[in-house]
Amino acid sequence: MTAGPASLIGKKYPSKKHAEKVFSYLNSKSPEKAKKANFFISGEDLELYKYCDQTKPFRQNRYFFYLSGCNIPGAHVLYKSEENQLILFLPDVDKEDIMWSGLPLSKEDAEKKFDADEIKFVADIKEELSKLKTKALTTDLNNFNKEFWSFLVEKDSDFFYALDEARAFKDDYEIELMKHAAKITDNCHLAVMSAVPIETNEMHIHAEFAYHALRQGSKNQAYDPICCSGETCSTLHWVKNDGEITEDKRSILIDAGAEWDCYSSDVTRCFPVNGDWTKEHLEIYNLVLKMQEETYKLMKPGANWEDLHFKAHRVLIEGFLELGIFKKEYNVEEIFNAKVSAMFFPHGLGHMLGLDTHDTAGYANYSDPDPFLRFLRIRRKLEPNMVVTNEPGCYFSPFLLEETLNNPETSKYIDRTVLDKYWYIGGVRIEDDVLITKDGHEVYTKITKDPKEISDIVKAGIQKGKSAFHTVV
Ligand SMILES: [Mn+2]
Repeated sequence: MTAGPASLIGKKYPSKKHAEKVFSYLNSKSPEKAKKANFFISGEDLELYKYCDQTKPFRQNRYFFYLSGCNIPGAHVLYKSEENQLILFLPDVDKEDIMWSGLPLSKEDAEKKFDADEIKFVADIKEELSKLKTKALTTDLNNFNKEFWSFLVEKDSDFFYALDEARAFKDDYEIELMKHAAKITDNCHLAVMSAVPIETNEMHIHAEFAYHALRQGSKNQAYDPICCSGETCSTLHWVKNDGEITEDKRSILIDAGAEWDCYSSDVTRCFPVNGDWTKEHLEIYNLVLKMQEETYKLMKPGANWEDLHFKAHRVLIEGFLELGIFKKEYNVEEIFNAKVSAMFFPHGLGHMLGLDTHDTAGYANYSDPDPFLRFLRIRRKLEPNMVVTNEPGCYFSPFLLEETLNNPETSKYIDRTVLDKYWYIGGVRIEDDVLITKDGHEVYTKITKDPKEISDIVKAGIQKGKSAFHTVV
């Protein structure tokens, strides 16, 4: 159960191929820099909390992992492009450390596990670096590579470009890891939907998700789970997760994803707290579902992500006109051009997904003056082997909507009496993970989003009652 995808048994994480890929992007961007180029990246090491002998939670440096596949603290990697040689440096063996932490991976086992031409130790780094004809490109000079600063050049924008572009296009191995993370996440969301009797506080939803992720071998969450109920569903990154879930709240939103071998999944589902959708909650749910369905129709190589995002806004506007939230005397284009929908759907349609939840090479522009585009995290065309999220949403946040409602230029489109019926929902978001394929896309997160099926799952859980679950708090 916790071994990882069966399809990867006997295979190595392709770090050497990744190094070659980064080199080829660098070469295409700057042949001059690529000549005799060397890459050196230091992984994260364990660090102590201030005034304390306890270590901070360890999260591996993603650029390092991409070139090494190594999740061991205190390791470094060197790629010499002229020789096409990848060397992984593991931490020196420290006897005292063995007493506390057990035996480290042996050199032989490391050779079997990692896709490096040579396994060496930290004690060998200085000698290796001093032999180089040119200084090695590195992401950043930091505490973990202090001793080697004289051999390194940090923050080269072409090197970052090469790393980021390489990471944007996933190979088969990475896709398998991401699908495995997604499978775990699907199971966790199903568990959360099924356990309403023991979920009387948002923290219980968080606990249920994390418990099932751990049980499936996923030690880390890709990001802090966002567990909302009622009005907190309107806070996009609500992570306090401390609200009581009372019957009058009606709506639940959970945005959470497990991680597998440093690769992320990112899924959002919503459900009614007692299994019965209220009229308004279901209306908004179906509208967000339609935003997702309509954008899927456009999701293929060559499509401009901004166009998909605008399509989602148009579907939202059409839906609001039908519901009467927007006044029928105006048409879709007028409302779209006045950007009235911006604060009902304030975030972007999705983002790149990979080693980071908001992965590299989306090229967001957070200072874009256009409120439709400011938080759009992908500003480029789709290409095969990118992995993205499709996550439309619709929110009723008094804070976000204050300006829209106070400005006569935008408030004239809105029927306040109709709008006022929707505040209690907070918001709805539906989010799935999608691989862009040669001629279209593949949605590989599978937990149901059909409102009837969701309602049945929640009700079946309620039927079982509290005693069916081990944890009763
Ligand atoms: Mn997301």
